[in-house]
Amino acid sequence: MRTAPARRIAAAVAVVSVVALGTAACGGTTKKSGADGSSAPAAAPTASADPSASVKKGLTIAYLPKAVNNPYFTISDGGGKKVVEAAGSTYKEVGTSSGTDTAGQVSYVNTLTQQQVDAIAVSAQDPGALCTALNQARKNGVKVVTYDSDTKAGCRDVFVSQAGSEDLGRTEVQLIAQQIGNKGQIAILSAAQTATNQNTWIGFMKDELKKPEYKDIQLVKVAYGNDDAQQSFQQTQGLLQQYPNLKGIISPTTVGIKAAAQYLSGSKYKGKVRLTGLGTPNDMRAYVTDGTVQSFELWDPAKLGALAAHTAIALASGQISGAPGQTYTAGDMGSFTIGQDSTVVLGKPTGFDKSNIGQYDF
Ligand code: RAM
Repeated sequence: MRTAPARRIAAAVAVVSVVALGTAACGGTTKKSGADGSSAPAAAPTASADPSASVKKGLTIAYLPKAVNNPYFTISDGGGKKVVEAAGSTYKEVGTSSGTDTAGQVSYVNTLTQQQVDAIAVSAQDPGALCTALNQARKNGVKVVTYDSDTKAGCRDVFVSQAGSEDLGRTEVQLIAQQIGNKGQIAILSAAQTATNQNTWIGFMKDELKKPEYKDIQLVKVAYGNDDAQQSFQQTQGLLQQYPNLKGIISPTTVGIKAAAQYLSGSKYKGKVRLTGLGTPNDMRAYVTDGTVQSFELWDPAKLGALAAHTAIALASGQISGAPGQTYTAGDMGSFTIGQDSTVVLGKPTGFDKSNIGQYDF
């Protein structure tokens, strides 16, 4: 890598009550009674865990991604499948085909609870909408891991985070600032308007932009492509129509950055309007090669899915309860310690540009 920023870069199930709760949640609102907007926490993590407990076999671990047809989740959940099956357990994946079907996600959680799976690994489309359903699952003995995109901390056992959120948000700004010479209008092309992960990163981007060195950069708009290729493409087109002087776009979503690159590469803005964000090397290779994109970043989604599997199995085996400070072994990925807010961080993202993109195949 040539640039510093680029380098840093879840007993018996009370079916009736589950259905009743599911109906309430599907109505579009979440009952809020907990301090964090969650319903009464089912099981706040305690220190009661046995790190030397053996790994249970024959578990059923269910993955519920934001959307099953998003290629990013095909990679991440595939990484989870390998770990689950190698551990002698059963993997399954369920989910909606739209990154904005929050009611659909709630209904899948309720079904998995009725099926008495041992653990759910879920990437939440919305921070609060799943709380009631996830806490009902936990009351019924299901361990809940969020990965990629979190719910509220009171509604899951552990969040497996892809990278430090602050670092990600700030480095995205640093990358675009460098590429536009610290001057001009920029826009953000995000995923769903409710997405916990993107909104957290965007919050740090806005904070980074307050620094004096970015005084000549104006964030003119945050657009939402909903992790849909066509919507993301059209949103990019709309941004350029609305802001003809736009100098740069940050797209912190694999679907968004690919669609934006596709639009730019076939337009008069190619190489002129800069684009960075979070993409897979395989999606972005052609656009780095043709000069549309200089640099972007990501973690290995398969490793994120794998770590979620190890975490779900450790929880279901009683090795950890999710309390901060607990340590567990994630197979050949090594040892991980649960941090603040019961969060485990995979690691630092990798920055990609023409000098190294050839080394990656995902
Ligand atoms: C999209 C999804 C996912 C995000 C990646 C970077 O595939 O929105 O949640 O982590 O992009």
